[in-house]
Amino acid sequence: MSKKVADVLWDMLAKAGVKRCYGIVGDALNPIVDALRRNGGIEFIPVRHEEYGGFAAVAEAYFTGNPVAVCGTAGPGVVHLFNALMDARKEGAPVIAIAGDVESSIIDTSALEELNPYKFFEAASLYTARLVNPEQARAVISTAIRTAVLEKGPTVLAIPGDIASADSADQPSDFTIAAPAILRPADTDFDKLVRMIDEAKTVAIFGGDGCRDGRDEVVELARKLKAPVGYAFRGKQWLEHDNPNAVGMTGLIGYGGAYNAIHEAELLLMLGTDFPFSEFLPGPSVKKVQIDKNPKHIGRRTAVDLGLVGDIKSTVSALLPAVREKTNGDFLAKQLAHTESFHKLLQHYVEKGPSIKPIRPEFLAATLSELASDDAMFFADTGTACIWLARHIFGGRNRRLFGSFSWASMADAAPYAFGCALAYPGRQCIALCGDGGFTMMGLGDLLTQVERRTPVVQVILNNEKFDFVHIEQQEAGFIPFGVDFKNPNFAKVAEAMGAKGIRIEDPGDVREGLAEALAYKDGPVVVDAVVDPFALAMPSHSPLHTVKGFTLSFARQVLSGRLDTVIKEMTRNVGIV
Ligand SMILES: Cc1ncc(C[n+]2csc(CCOP(=O)(O)OP(=O)(O)O)c2C)c(N)n1
Ligand SMILES: [Mg+2]
Repeated sequence: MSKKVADVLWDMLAKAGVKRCYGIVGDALNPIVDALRRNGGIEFIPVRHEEYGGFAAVAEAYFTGNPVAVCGTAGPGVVHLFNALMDARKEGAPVIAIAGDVESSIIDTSALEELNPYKFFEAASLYTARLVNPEQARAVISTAIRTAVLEKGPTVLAIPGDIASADSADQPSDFTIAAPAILRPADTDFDKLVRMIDEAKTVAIFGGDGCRDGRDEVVELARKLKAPVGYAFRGKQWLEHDNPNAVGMTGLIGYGGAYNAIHEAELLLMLGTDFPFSEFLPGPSVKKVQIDKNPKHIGRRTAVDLGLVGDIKSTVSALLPAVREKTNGDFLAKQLAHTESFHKLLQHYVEKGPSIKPIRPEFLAATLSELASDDAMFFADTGTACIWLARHIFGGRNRRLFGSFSWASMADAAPYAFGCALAYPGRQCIALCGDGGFTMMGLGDLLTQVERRTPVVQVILNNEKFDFVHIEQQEAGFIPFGVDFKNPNFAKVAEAMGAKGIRIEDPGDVREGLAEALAYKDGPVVVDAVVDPFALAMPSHSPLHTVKGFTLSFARQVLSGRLDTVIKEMTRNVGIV
């Protein structure tokens, strides 16, 4: 029997390393999913919402580096994939979307559920193909796979059902993907860089996700240069642990001495980072060098004195023997001391936590970090969960931390954790969820976790608020508006859905409740943690407009009769502000 186009598709995807396809079946996808069933080499993960499957795929693809497939059918199902594909684009995850398309005979007739994939996916996809003829199959499938893996991002194959069911012109053959090429700056630029480093009295490093493969080299360079190392959120998990020069993060959710370190150094090395908050980066008083394998990142957040294209591992490896060791450690000592004092400040609500009700989220997160295993994987929803992850969950050589750091979509943590629980069986996968995020998308697919008995631990920050926006509005001087809502008892809801539910209202129950959740291996757990909705999360460095904004907002709230709210906000945060 001759192979169908859909058979060739799954055969090539399986050979490229795809282990799972997340999605929802229907019309155009039926022959495609039938071929997946026949293939047997790829597991189909049926979900309740395509976007949930998409986020699960992003986390799996980001951490494993292998391509992961997602599918949605025709217009509406395909639209549901979009947000996750944007996330894949921004976070750098090789996700291949199979978009069910209308029959090839009715393309461009405004048919039911018809969607132009080229236009629709333009912002997200690195490569979009519409398979309208079986002869295209090998070429476009191969391009979609290689682009996703080598350029690290999403690609889309739109396939009408009739083409998927057609006989294939190609027979499946072996399929291999080259490892990423090694990229080093040109010698003239490299020599300039060495001179700049040798001439600078003090150097600071600020790193991002690009340090993932070159972490040990960056830590060694920092040691040699006596340079403090700050990091963007995406650099935290690589540069924080086992690094005596680590000075934390900067930015709105940051902590530690990174802001001072990068502003007070003579020379700043920005390594593999596209940190988007320009106002937290130094101006012309600090010389800046940026090294990134993506030339588009160079100079776009701040003007740099030298921009080099290269991957961090090979560029920093070459730098190590070329630069002179610095002997004066005063600058580093000063930045480490500043970081230490901020750490002490951060501990305030962790140490006082056992006696404060409602539960302080700082205490909850720090306890979670303490109890989780050394190779736990933590995921944070966009919202205040990110702040507590940044400040109170500590990474380690084998721990992993992930969030929608560059796309910043809500409702990401639970599906990320689900995807990694499937890809890394036996590891603790912990989602720190906002109550807004969890009710946006986490609830429906809790049923998927229940059906598969996937041991995901979801800790819900039950603050009955879009708290991050509540803080944001005050920071901008607005009266908080549209941010409050009411919740059910999530532990009871979880139990009714077949998951384990644990409700924690009292600070005295935090440790025991979290320990019980982490020990449960028989399926998903929902920890409903009733936390303080007035826990303010100020950055370690507050720009003047932030201070002005809060002052203005508090004044406006008092004038509009909300004095009680202002008093709560002030009294519950005086220790830290
Ligand atoms: C899909 C999506 N919608 C809206 C936003 C804007 N937004 C960012 S954080 C946030 C609030 C999150 O609330 P919640 O999940 O309850 O977490 P909390 O901040 O309260 O901990 C909102 C609405 C977003 N980033 N993504
Ligand atoms: Mg909330």
